[in-house]
Amino acid sequence: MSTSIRGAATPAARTAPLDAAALRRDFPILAQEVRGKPLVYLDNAATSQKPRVVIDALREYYETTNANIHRGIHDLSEKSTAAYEDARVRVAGFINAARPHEVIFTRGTTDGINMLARAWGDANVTSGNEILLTEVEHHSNLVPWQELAKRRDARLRFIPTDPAGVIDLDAFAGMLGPQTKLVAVHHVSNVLGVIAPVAAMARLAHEHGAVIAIDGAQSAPHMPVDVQALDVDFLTFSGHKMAGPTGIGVLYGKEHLLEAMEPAHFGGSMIRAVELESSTWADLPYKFEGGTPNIAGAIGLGVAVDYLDGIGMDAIDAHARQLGAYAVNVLSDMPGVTVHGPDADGERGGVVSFTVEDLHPHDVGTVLDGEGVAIRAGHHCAQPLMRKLGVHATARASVYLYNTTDEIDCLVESVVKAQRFFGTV
Ligand code: 7TS
Repeated sequence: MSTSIRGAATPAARTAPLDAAALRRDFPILAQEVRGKPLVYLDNAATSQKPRVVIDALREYYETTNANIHRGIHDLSEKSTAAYEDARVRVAGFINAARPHEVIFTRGTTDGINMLARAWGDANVTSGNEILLTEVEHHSNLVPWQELAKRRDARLRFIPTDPAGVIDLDAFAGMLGPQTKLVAVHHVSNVLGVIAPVAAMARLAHEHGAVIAIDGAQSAPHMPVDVQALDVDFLTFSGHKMAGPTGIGVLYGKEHLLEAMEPAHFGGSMIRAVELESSTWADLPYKFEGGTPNIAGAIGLGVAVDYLDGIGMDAIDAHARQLGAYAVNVLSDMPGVTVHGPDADGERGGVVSFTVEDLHPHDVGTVLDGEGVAIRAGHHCAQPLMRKLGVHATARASVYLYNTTDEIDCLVESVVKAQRFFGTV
């Protein structure tokens, strides 16, 4: 069965530019002032804000439907089970998975990657095998593989990237061989905003019999991600970065790979039959969803993906690229400011990291906070990348569908204020 079960967006809605000023009214939190200034929320790579439809869905679930799922002998349990499984169908449609049971609900990207490293890694990676990564990865797509490599006596190798984080595809092709078991790379970097050539990498990985797992934490919220078109084997992402609740995420896997995997969590709900000494497992996707899942979170994520699809992922993508490029241009024109990552016309999204000469990123962040501008400063859970960039930390602005060019101008004015405050210009 190959289904296309995307949300209800019309083709027109999918291609029209989005109206960020109008969409921000869907997000109650954005209406507030912070430190006496209108909130300018530019920390979306850490977590996005939530539209009223998602907040309402959570409240409605608890007010009308709450019951444990898959124990369906009463009306509420049947309703909550149906809503939870309907969310799975919506999320599968959102990434164009061929089958809803290829979507496993997790707690988020970190949880999904850890599950994968245990459930797929321990069964498939053996002594002398290689796992290919990049130095750009978030710790969540590095540490679980370090631990797997230790357990299985395997080797991590790092695909060369240029200073902007662009993957050297020729070098990657040259590293692939019979020893390569897994390629585990980001889709969009949470520091540099660079977009990895995932489809080309999947093709090359498969030519060498390797499996490719994509960290989609920063792509699924911002661009159309079609797992069948990209032909990736696994994809992980987090609901909270894409207008959904915290504590819910997705591990997508191709059916035949998931079928062949052992569960990672054992206990209630994931079994078929339990004897005193041993047990057998439920079918997909339940064998990976031991215990009571985040039912409300999954339902909220289903509503969030419908909301995003209603706006159109192409339009959201175009908006992020346009605002990202604008921010790169205006920040790079400033004296003393260095933007890390691709140029404005490079393959990049709406995550923009920068450093300001003679200013610590935390000091920049603190002055910006005083202006109501929320950014993140630090190593962004990418310490090896910081070392590669030759910095301890960066300041990072990251946009979502509700951000406007005016807010980027506000960011820039606040950076000028920081420079003046510390007397560096
Ligand atoms: N991978 C990438 C590329 C990420 O950006 C993040 C979170 C994760 C994995 C982990 O996601 P989680 O939902 O399990 O935490 N990134 C960030 C960030 O950049 N600032 O805060 C969280």
